[in-house]
Amino acid sequence: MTILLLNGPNLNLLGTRQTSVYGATTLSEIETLTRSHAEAAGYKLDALQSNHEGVLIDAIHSAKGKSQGIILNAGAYTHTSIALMDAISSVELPVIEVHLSNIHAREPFRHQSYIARVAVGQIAGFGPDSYILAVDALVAHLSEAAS
Ligand code: CA2
Repeated sequence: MTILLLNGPNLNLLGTRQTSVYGATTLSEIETLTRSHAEAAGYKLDALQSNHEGVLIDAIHSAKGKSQGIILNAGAYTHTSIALMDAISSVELPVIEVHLSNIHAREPFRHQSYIARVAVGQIAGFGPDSYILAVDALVAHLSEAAS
């Protein structure tokens, strides 16, 4: 039983720049924390970050048959990418949308999410804890779906 954790553009820079907006925790630390939490719930975690839309789309396609669900921070592609939205629809896997910042309290262009239209739900504004909450949300969703 595996969860795929996908992070999109610029999130590889976490903890190195703009720490007042996105915090001091690195992506590698977030992946480690998220993996520990997933493993405590009985799931393996595969993690991938890419700055390229097509790589993220390929990873979503490849998750079919390998992962039970996806935790996705699509970064700025959240607000622009119909292609990522269509990829999620095509694989019919549950996706929890995650953001470090509260996108609804920021600039108007961040309020729109194409991912939200096809996600089970969205968690935003809790910094690295958003990812921990996303594991809990996905695990609860998967166990409800199995019962
Ligand atoms: O709050 C989030 O998690 C976002 O997905 C982060 C994206 C932003 O475009 C979304 O609106 C909300 C940006 C990620 C950029 O990450 C950086 C990290 C360190 C330094 C520079 C950028």
